[in-house]
Amino acid sequence: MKKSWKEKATDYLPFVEDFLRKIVGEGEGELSRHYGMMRYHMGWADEELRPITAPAGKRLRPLLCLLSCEAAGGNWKEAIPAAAALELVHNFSLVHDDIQDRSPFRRHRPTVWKLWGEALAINVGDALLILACRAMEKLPQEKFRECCQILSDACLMLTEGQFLDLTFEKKERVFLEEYMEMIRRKTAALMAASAQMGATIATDDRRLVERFRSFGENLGMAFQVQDDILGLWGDEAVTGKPAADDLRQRKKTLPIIYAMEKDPRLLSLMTQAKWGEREVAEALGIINQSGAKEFAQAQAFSFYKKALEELAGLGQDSEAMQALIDLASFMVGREY
Ligand code: GRG
Repeated sequence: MKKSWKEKATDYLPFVEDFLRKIVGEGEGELSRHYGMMRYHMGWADEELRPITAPAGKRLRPLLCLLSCEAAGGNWKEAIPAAAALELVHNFSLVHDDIQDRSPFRRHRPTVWKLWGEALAINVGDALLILACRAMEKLPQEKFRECCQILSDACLMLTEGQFLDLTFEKKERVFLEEYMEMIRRKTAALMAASAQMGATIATDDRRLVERFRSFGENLGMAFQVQDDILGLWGDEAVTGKPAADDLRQRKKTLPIIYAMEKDPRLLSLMTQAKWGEREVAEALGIINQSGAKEFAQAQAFSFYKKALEELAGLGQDSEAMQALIDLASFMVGREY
């Protein structure tokens, strides 16, 4: 019986978690508060910085990395430092993103900046990024340079994606192509790097590595589009965010951009100064009528299909490959 992706996760993640805890550390004296805030964000400490187990995120990027490594014929244990570095970069970006977006909650808990202020939160984020570099130093010597390049390219792309996203807030109109370029950088780049690094550690076959990179990128696109669907139609009890949260914040996500192109009434509503429950309900009505949900679902499915096509013919019957394919379908089909 082949192990499912969840069983593989049960094998892999304790190693990643252990590595992460060692890299982050505890700090001494006054500095234990600095490290405590990092541990809080990682899900290992409560608001008083006492040890607990809190929602820590899905650890998708480490899973993509380790499964890609094994599916490409490598020893997944060699990729643990890369998996940890990816999770640290991801968490760094969330800490900074929460400050930039003024988000009060993350993973059902108050954000770091909300609890301890912006200045300390920026510093916590910076430390997580540097700790990612420390994690990378533990990679096999012969793969270190190449993996560092992959990770730094992805980090730069994240800043580009964030730049585009922040500028979209000021723009009245955003076009679908612009939006796709934004999510390719902001979300898909790190997922592409996750699969690419895993495969790079496994093999020197560049064509094979490129297929894993492209798999991760297309999966990241599908994942973000699905996230946009949940941002409008997700269940509050499961997402932890108010219903139609993205619309309340007037974020320009894929279904909203699509509906704005279809129905000019939404464009004028979105730019209206007064914005209360009535406007939210009216806008949601327009979006529902426009077919935006069906459009977004079709887009997510099309990226997901492209992702799977990249893996076609690469020893699909191996346990790791099957688990990777299952993980991809979980990421796009998730309902939270
Ligand atoms: C990396 C140098 C550098 C800068 C980063 C702040 C910033 C620049 C970019 C923001 C990137 C960002 C927050 C993208 C959102 C990606 C996304 C879909 C997050 C949610 O991912 P999940 O669902 O989160 O995997 P969990 O909570 O499960 O870990």
